[in-house]
Amino acid sequence: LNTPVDPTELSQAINQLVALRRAARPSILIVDEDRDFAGALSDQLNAYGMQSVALDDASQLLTQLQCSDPDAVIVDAQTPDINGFDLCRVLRTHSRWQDLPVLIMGRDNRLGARLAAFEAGSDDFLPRHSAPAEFLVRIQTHIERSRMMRERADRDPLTGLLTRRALLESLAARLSEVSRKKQNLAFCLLDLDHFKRINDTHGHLAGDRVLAGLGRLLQNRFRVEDLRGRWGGEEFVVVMANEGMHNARTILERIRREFAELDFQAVNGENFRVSFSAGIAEFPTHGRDVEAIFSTADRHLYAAKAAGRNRIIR
Ligand code: GH3
Ligand code: MG
Ligand code: MG
Ligand code: MG
Repeated sequence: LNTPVDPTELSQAINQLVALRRAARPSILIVDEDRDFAGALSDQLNAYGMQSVALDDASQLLTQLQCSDPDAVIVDAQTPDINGFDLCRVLRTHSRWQDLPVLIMGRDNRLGARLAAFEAGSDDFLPRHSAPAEFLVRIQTHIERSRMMRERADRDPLTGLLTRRALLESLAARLSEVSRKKQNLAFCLLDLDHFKRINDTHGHLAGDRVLAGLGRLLQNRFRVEDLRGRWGGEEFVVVMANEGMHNARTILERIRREFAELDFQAVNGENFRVSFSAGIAEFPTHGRDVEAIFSTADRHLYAAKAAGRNRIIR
């Protein structure tokens, strides 16, 4: 707990926070039976740059939540049918909404109501007639924290790349986007060569440094919009949208050469080098869904291994 803060880590965290603040306008759902009140609150929040929608009952909220992914929800403690506390409890039973920031607002600001709000699993309690600026600042804080936690959960700690889950989530969105725009997408599957031997010869710690080194290279050598993830173990994925097959291969070929010339240090101080092989598949040529694209990339990767490793096949 008392380890000093690494300044580069700190500056990365600050950049991340700034990026999160600039990211998409936060969307908020407000549930309150009093339409005038909810509408007025919504207008005020929107004037501050949020994108909020007022709903007048809990069932509308559940319907809306099914089809949208809001950044936060504000519910009145006394919604009809189901009160705000129970509504919050219901949300918390679903894994999808476990981390969704929920604020309860109440006319009754006494201790009992405030405690009930937190016992129900809400993130905050606000008197219903608080100044809009207070709603705004509190919501913003919850949204930033939840985005930051999510960002952390989406990253593989050793390489800093996307986890497989996060990569698959973004890939699904990317596929529907390129499909709509009639663009193409290159899916590259990378696998370190003879990595078991590297670990056995140079030590697991050195092996970890290799994984982190490739992670860094993938982080630094692509466009921000390219997806880069650790698929698992010593396998990585790079997704480039709207790069022709030829281009994607040329880009990855450059990385392959650069990586193969990096010197890594073994536990005994000796230097060694590692290479990777890769298979590339393209949307829509090799299929339109993740399974088809992945299986082609995997087949190409296998062929690259069989052909002698340290090469790319598409
Ligand atoms: P090939 O060229 O055919 O891919 O051979 P390989 O040895 O790389 O393939 P194999 O799948 O047999 O071995 C993968 C190795 O990757 C085995 C495992 O110990 C190692 N590995 C997986 N995850 C990690 C990790 O997080 N750290 C380290 N150091 N090694 C890992
Ligand atoms: Mg492997
Ligand atoms: Mg293998
Ligand atoms: Mg391998």
